Amino acid sequence: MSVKRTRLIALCSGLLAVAGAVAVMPSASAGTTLRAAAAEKGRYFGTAVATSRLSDSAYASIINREFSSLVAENDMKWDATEPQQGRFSFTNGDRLVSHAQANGMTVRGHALLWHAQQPSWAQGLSGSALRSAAINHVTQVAAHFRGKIHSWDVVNEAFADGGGGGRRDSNLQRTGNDWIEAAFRAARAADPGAKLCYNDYNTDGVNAKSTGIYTMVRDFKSRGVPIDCVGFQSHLGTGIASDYQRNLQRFADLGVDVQITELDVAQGSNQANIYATVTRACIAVSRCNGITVWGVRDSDSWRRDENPLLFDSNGNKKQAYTAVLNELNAGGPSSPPPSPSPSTSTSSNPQPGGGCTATVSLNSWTGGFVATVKVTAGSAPVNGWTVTVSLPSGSAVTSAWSATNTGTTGSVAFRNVSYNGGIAAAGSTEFGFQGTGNGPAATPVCQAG
Ligand code: 9MR
Repeated sequence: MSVKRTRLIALCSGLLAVAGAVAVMPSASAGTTLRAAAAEKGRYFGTAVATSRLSDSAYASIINREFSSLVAENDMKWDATEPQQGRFSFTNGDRLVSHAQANGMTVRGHALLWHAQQPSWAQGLSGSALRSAAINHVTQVAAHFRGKIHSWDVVNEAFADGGGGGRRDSNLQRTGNDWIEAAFRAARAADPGAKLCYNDYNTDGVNAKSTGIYTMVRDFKSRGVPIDCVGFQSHLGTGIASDYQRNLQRFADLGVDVQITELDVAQGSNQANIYATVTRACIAVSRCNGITVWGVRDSDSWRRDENPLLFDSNGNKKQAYTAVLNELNAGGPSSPPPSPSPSTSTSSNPQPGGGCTATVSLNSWTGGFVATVKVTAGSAPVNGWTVTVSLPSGSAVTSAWSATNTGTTGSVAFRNVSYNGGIAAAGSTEFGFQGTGNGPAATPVCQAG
C-alpha cells in the first residue's frame, strides 16, 4: 500500500470517528451551514445578537455564515427602545435590522411587553396610566419596525411558574387580565404583516404552565384575538421532556405557528443529544417555522458558566453544532406547507378610478378589524391619491397609518401622506386602518391626483 493511500485511509477513518459522534451522516446534497440546511427544510435558523458585538469580526463572520434570522438579545426591549416616556431610541434596533437585511436574514422582534427590563418610569406607573403607556409602546415600536419583522414577541413571560397554570403577578397584569389581548390588537394594527407571538420559558413539555398558555391561545383563537404564533424559549438543562414534540404539536393544532426562540442547553454528556432532539421536533412539526439559539459562542451567553451554545469561546463548532446540522440534513430536502399569513381574507378585483387601483386585505375578529390597503398606479405615475372605502353600518375607523382619513363611518376617504403620494408607473404603496365592527365588504375606489 502506498504512503499516499495509507494517509487517505487514516484521514477517512478520522472523519468517520467525528461523524460517529452523532447519529446521522449528512447526505450528498446536505447543507453545510445551519442556515442552508434549515432552508432546505423550509425553516430559518437564527441567533440572538448583541448589536454592539457586530463590530467583532469573528462574531459577525459566524453570524453571517450560519444564521438566517436575527433577534436582539436586549436592544429592542422596553428599557432600550423607550428609555424616557414618549422618547424612543431605535439606533441599535435599526442597526440589527440593517445587518439582517444586508445579509438576507429575517428578524424576530423581542419583546414588546415584559414584566422585566422595563424602564424605571414604567415601573413607577400603574392602572390606566400604565395600560395606556404600554399600549402606546407596542404601537410606536411595532409601527417603527413595520414591514421589517418576521415575528414579534408581543408579550413575554406572562405566566407563573409552579403548578397553578395562571398568570404571573406584575404591574402589567394588575392593569387587568385583558392586557395581553390589548397588546396583540395594538401590535396587529401597527404592523399587520408581522406574525404575532406569545413567548415563554419552562414550557418544554405538557405541564401546568404550558397548559395555562395553551388555554389562553385557544381562547384567543376562538374570540379572534390576533395571535399567530407561540415561542418556546427552551433554556434547557441536562435533560429534556419526553413530550417536547407533542407539546409543540398540540399548540400547532390550535392553528398557530410554533417557534423555538431562545434555545440553549447546559454543557454535559447530553448536550448534543438534546440539541438534536429539539431540532428533530421542530422539523417534525410542520408549523414549526424555525429555531433561534440564544447567542453564538459560549462566551457570548447569559449562561456562560454552562457553555450552552453551538460554538465554543474561540468560535469553533462544537459537537452540538454537528448534531443540529445533521438533524437538519436528515431525510433530505422538504418544506412545510406554507402557513397562512396573518391577513386572513383578501378582496381584490379593484375598480379603477383615475390612474390607480386599490385592493384591501382584511384581518377581522369579533368586534374589530385591521385593513391593509395596497394602492397601485396604472401605466402612468401617480402624484397624490385618494382611496374611498365603504364601511358597513355600525362600523367605524378608529385609527389609520400612512394615510389620513376624512370621516370615520359610511364612506371614508383616505388621502396619501407626504411621503407616499408619488407612485411610479405600475408601482404601489400601502396604508392601513383599524376599526370597530366589520371591515369593508366592497372593493375600494382609487382616485389619482
Ligand atoms: O440574555 C439576556 C441578558 O443579556 C439580559 O441581561 C437578561 C435581562 O433580563 O435577559 C436575557 O434574555 C432573556 C430574554 O430576554 C427572555 N427570556 C429569558 C432570557 C434569559 O434571561
